[in-house]
Amino acid sequence: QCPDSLGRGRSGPKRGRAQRRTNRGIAGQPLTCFLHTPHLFHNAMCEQSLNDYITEQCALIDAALDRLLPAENESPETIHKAMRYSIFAGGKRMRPVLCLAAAEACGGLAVDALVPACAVEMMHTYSLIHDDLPAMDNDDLRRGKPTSHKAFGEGVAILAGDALLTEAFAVIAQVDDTERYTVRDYVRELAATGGSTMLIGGQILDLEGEHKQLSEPEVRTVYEGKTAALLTTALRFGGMSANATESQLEALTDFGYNLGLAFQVIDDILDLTASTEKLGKTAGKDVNSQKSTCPALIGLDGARSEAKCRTQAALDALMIFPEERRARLVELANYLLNREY
Ligand code: GRG
Repeated sequence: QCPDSLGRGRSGPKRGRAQRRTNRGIAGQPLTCFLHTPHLFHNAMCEQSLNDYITEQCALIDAALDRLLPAENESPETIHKAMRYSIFAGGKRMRPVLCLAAAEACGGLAVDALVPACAVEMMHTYSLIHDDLPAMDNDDLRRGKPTSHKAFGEGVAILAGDALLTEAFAVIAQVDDTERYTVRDYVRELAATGGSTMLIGGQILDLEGEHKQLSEPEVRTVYEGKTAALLTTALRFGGMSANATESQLEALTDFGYNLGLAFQVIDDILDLTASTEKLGKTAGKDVNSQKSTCPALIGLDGARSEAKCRTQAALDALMIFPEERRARLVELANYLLNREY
């Protein structure tokens, strides 16, 4: 367990257990119809380097997003252009990649996790567009490009975020049921994750915490809501698409919670130490808005050891998976710990 700063808890907020029902939901068109090289999706753990793996999974995710989003020239064009502008602006795609890797860890196929992975990326991108708005973080740069409201104006940016959030639910409604999980389980979980106690809850606490000194437990609550919740859901969706057992899903939840906290601590460290050019978003924002962050509370060295400690707790949670099955998630966790942007 992590001895310091962000608290001792290793498991995140309790999540409702997904219902075990076998009725079929609104089945979407299978993505396999346009992705026709099944060997690519097979659980190739792995002679393939992590970089090649990420590149390959990102190509699958981008193709799926392209297929699932309305075309740029579909009327009304402005909103579809704005939605696609932010989705294809060059994000790292870590949530969908983790979703695919979690499916593989549970013995499933990445291709079966593509629909929920895309829904998560749409919700994530909506939150970034809205977070950048003048009424929130007021930022000009995201993913190395002008933010949505800079490129399209504030009204269109608000609507692009709204439309991506709505589309995330249209997409999640297309998942196929497995023996243990129904489309209703996914919808319920996505709604809870994006709602007032998690994503939006974290954002509210973050907003209210500006220019104030938050305590360590309060900072942890912000991180749980704004970062760990959606990352955990991405992993759980991957597991659910592979019909994960209850203990596999619990392990992914524990992994996601700790990885999510580590991810946000690293994000805060990079905000202080990396350049705007490298980050693709404005560096130094947390100091300017006097945010209570992990490095502000315990210093850079303390924050680095917190991130390591959380990553180790995340890795410990994976021990129930056979070594070759957990290998990609282990690599991804270490990659995220050492990331530079
Ligand atoms: C609902 C308006 C609203 C906000 C919800 C998620 C969120 C709260 C705000 C987004 C801003 C933020 C800094 C969130 C913390 C999570 C995080 C570190 C996001 C950045 O994720 P990356 O680095 O981004 O994966 P890319 O661009 O690579 O996808």
